[in-house]
Amino acid sequence: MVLCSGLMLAAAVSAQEALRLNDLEYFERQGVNVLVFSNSFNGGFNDEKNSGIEIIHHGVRTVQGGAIRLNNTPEQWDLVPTMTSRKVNREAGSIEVGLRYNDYDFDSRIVVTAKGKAVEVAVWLDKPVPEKLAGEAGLNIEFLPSQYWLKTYQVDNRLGRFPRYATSQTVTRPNSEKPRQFKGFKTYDDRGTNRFVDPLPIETGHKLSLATDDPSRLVTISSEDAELKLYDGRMLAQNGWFVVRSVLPKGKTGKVVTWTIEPHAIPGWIREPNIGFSQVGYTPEQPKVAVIELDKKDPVQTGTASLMRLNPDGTTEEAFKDDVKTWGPYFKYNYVKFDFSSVRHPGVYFIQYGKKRTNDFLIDEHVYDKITDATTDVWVPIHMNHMYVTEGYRTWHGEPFKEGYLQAPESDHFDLHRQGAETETKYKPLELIPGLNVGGFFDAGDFDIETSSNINVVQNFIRTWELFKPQRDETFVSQEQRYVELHRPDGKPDILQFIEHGVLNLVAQAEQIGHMSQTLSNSVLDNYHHLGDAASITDGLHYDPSLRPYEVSADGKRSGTPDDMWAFTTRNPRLDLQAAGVFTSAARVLRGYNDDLADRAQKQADRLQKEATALQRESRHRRDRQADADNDWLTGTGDGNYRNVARNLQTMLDSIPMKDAAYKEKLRPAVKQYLEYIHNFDKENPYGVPIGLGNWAGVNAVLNFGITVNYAHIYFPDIVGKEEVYRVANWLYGCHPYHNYSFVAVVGAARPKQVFYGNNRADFSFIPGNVAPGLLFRKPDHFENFDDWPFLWGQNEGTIAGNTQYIIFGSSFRNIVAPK
Ligand SMILES: [Ca+2]
Ligand SMILES: [Ca+2]
Ligand SMILES: [Ca+2]
Repeated sequence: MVLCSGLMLAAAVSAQEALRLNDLEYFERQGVNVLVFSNSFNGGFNDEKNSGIEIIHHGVRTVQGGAIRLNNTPEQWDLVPTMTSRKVNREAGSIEVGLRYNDYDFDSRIVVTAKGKAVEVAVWLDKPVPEKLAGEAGLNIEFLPSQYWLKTYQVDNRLGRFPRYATSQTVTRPNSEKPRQFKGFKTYDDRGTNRFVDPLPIETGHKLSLATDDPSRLVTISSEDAELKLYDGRMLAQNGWFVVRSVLPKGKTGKVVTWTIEPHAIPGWIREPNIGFSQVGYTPEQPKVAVIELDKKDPVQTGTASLMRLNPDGTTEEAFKDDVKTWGPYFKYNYVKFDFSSVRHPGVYFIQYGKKRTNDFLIDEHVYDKITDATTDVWVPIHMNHMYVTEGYRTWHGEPFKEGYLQAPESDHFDLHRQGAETETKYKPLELIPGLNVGGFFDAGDFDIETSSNINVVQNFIRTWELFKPQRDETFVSQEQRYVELHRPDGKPDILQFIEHGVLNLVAQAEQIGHMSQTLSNSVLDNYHHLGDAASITDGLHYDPSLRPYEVSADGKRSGTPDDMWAFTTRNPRLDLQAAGVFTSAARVLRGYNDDLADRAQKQADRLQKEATALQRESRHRRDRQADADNDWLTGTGDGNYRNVARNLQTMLDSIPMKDAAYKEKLRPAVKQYLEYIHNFDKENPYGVPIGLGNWAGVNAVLNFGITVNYAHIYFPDIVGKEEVYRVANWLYGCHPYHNYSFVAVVGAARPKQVFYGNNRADFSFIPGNVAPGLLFRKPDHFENFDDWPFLWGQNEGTIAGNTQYIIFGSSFRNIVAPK
């Protein structure tokens, strides 16, 4: 009897320790998830470091990019394979994917099979590697630098430590040996050498153990049939990862490379609770509910939590204690809530749940007073294009793009634009279009002017101005000097200066081009991924093709370096109509402030309105179902999905001030319906806001939701009560999955996020006031927001349109909750 139960126990333990293929089609054991193309390369931006074989190791996605790749350390625009098939074989405990490189007519298969605590990764070829790729195609997998640097590794019997900064060695090779990059673009400027840089391995062997000093990150990879090489991908690109790679053998078919990968699991590991709360704090009267995210194996899913007060005399006392309430499962974790709304006494508090203690936060009626200041005073002026921008002792950037913009020739583009065969302007391809290097805002973590985003920006500022007339003046702006200084008042409301700055570029586009450009963007990929001073993206000299590359004319004004930015001018009447709308509003707002610009804006509004309407009429017969779909969207008769309902209501709410009382009364049923809508989110997820599952995390939808809730409350407080307006603030400032840091840089006094995908991301830093996209969903069940690795834009970039949307959200929210 004793013997029998002993045997059963042993069997149970070993089954528990083995990786098993679960119902969600990934390999799982406690502390380890191995995903096999649950997320495939989507081709949009090529290698987003989000695909292939991935490992979520003790709750953190530290390994990705497991695939057949054509480079030692693939960059973003290196080719990625298309997944042609994915077969899950439950009996064998394996997942097989077919991968294809169309450019090289090259197919391969990867079969991943659970083998006890490890997985076997095998590469199968039906035909040998194509001649052109021999020695280049290999099995790669990538490790997150910020989780591995400074940790130790062992290769066969040799020891080493992962470097904090990339300092390994490289060679150069002829460009002819470089596998083609995305659409034939080049990520590098070879300075006329015709050679590309190729990193050399840091180590080579048959058995690699990574992070031998950290059980939570320890992974062992071994191969008998192939050499394993360890590379540092940061040698070529700051967003590169550590790469382990085996080159596929020449001329072979069948099972050509076999790896065994064993991610170590800490016995009995349980993820620490993530206590979500507002880092900015709470006003005394507002609902205060912390959402606690718990490992499914966490036994403490009931019990109590406490709110502790830190007194000014140095003592700590329990201010409140209550049972947590179960919300239930949402994707891979369980959720409970801790409601401490009854605590209203102003003070400094923290939450204690089991052994977990949060950092401290305030309860005070002024906690939201400054939530938009960093965005308006710092982030926005830093993103003013065509200006020198300085702050104290620091210059953020010099004056960019002094040489102006050239007419784009027919071309495809790396940032999702296209120039048609006709320029649709009076300019010849590559001719200088004068007057465009004025005004406008950098798009995001890059430096282009996206016209539609810049239109949104001006709209957002105008909306904020007309609703709240903020007189805040913390920015000196001189268009004459092309000079901006932060924290220096100049007697003019900053927001009017921002509107003026946006309109200056948009009006210049209309005047010089004749209609709106799609974008003013980089012409070459090798300066598109620029990290550094925006003024050094181009050489500031006019491109002259009669000079040799890198040659400068005798008068010092022209160069043979084709680095000038391009204006993409394929005409889009819808964009022209959007611009006409914003020009009309801008003329209204700028009247009395800058009459000349107001006149110019109005003139272009009238002209574009007329021309674009005529163009649309001409092409009406060509309009197909797409137009009908757009119309459905506008009238709200479409599929009625969330965004449509919300946007329609927002449009209706926005017109209330211009309409009579009867109009407002007619909206009541829609607002009541919207309240049900708001409450639906309480059932959908534990956080009560719309959570996006796309490749760009959902902060824009969350902000839209927040703005609509705010306005619904402002106009219909009897329907949408004040208690509803805190949802989005809670989410933004820390009450969300994965971690509890504020998504707004420097906002959330105790613990804002530390790194963002801004243009200073290579410094592992942030630009104050930036709003992160937030929680990136990885199929099938993982949310993440890295706070030690800024380079994944889908979770850490901020955009000019999104951040100005945040200003509207923050202004309206503060207006509702501020002490009167
Ligand atoms: Ca862009
Ligand atoms: Ca000012
Ligand atoms: Ca130039």
